[in-house]
Amino acid sequence: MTHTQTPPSSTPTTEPSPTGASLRGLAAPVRQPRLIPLLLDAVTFEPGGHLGEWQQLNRDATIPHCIENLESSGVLDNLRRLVGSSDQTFRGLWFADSDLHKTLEAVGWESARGLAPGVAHFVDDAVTLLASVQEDDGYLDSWVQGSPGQARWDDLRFSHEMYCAGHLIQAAVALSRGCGDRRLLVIARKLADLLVAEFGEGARDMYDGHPEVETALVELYRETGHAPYLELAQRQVELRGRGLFSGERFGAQYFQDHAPVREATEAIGHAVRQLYLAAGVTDVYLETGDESLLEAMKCLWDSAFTTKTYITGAHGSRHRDEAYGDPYELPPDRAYAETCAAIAAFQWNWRMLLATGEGQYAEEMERALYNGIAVSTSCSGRQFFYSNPLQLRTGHDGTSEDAPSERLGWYSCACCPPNLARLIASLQGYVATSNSQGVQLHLLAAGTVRANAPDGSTVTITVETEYPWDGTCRLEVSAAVSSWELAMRVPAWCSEPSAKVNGSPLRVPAGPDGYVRVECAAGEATVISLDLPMPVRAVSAHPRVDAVRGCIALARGPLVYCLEQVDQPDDDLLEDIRIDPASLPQPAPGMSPGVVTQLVGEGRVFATWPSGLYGDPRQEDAAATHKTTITAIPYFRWANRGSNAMRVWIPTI
Ligand code: FUB
Ligand code: ZN
Repeated sequence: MTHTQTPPSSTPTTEPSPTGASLRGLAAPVRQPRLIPLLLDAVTFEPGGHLGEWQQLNRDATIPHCIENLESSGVLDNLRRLVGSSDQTFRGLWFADSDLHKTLEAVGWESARGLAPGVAHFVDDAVTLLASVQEDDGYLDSWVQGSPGQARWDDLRFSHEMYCAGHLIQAAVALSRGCGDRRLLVIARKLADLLVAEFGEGARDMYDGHPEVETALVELYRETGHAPYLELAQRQVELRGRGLFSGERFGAQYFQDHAPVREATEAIGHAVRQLYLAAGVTDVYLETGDESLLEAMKCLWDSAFTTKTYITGAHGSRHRDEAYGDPYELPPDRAYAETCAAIAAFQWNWRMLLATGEGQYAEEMERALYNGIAVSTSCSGRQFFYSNPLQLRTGHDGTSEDAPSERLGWYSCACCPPNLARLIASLQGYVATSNSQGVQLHLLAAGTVRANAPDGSTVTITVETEYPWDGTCRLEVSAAVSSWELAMRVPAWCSEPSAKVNGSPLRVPAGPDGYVRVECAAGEATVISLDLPMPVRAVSAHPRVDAVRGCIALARGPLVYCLEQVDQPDDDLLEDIRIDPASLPQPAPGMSPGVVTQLVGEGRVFATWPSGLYGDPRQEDAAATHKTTITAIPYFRWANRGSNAMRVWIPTI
């Protein structure tokens, strides 16, 4: 396969950046996809809006917290010891380098908005350190380099060498795109060139036990135009699933090694590995146009999103092997639901959205973002969940990192916090796209979108909304020279959307792909009001999800709600509370529609069980129930007031 194109810029809306930053959007393909990401600086969140505040918290708290923990957990010393500037022994897990790389990636995306001096110094120091540790031929992995007797590429099943390389590459791409700093790109290319030499066509038929390098190599190709990187990504995808790692304790599916990617159409094995691989395969499709890969990804997506995804957008129902379960195996209390898996699902859906233009993918991005991803982080931005259960029982033993009762500041396996940081730092890049028809809005958020209309003129869309708390949106759209189309996603949860264009009603609902389309007339500004009513909804799961049969979850707009013990009357144990689906809690009186943090209503407490663990249901004391007031809060806000029982799924009366 030969590729000679150089990457075009993705619908530039500005002159080339004075810093030399490419500002290329997230996963912006060289080969024209259905939808094209906007440049990194095309979308600006309103600082007081929900996503704007989150991004600011990430910048002010989460990223500095990650940087501090790279120092205290030994990640930086693991590299320094290789050049004699630390006498520490290796600390952390053997893929701890990836924590540094992911943090650098977060800083890279942030750099498009400018960096505080301390953070800029962190980049300088980290890049200098990585350059000094890198071997002459490009190899760079502090665990292998610092472990006598550990040969390079010797145990790719577990070593994560390519996984770490992939994260380093993604960090380099982010710094190049964000602020034009190409120092890390030089290091990344040297490492990627080594990968091409070692594993490219005619070299070793081998892949990493943890997918990740595939998507990174495709991004590196997009950033540099160097075809061998794409060819290696394609080769890694084609080789995958040969059973090279089978016969071990974990089984082939843990490593995504059980079947070639076109045949592996059930979401299975380690959830993050599965989802990163899917993102990589979709990236290879986006650049090669190999339809058989997209077909396989659609089948895989159906398996993952119609039988194995939690209502919160989380993935992975088994703690053992951090794995997917069987179809409909979605226990709320034993949910593993790793933060990284929800992030990976978000990233894969973005690529599927670019490939197809279909709203279902943006729908899943939104579900994960506001629930399964948001819940991982505390209000302080400095505490994190790794696993994100949908129920925590009274008396839960939260002493293990595997299932703590509260978020922790850091983990011995710290993959999630810096992963979160890199996603939120780049969040504006996932809001909108453009194509030859016009501009598409996928995530509603207060802020401004600048994009090119098809005639090349720049249009600005100002979005005023308190989404996700309120579904009223006002969009002011500037004039373009020729007419063009603005497509806005209408979320599937909204049953009665309505819209007006310059005061005249517009026919909604949206088309079959989930978008309502407005024709913006040539030379005229357009004002659109989009109304997405958000009544409280009772949501049931498919009856095959045995673990929550007879329960409902409360939702309002894109947010899933939960009951937390601290909000209920003292004597009403969360496990005994039931709800009447015909009488749902409502926003608490006096609550600003802009921030609906509490739903309040009537529940019933059932203390009817005679005694013991098992017994005759006919012995239940039907009279032993009483009415109570129940209070629900957004799921993503739970566990910010100490250790508490919590549940998303509530048994019905
Ligand atoms: O193996 C690297 C990361 O650590 C995985 O993606 C996570 O699931 C955790 O196991
Ligand atoms: Zn993780």
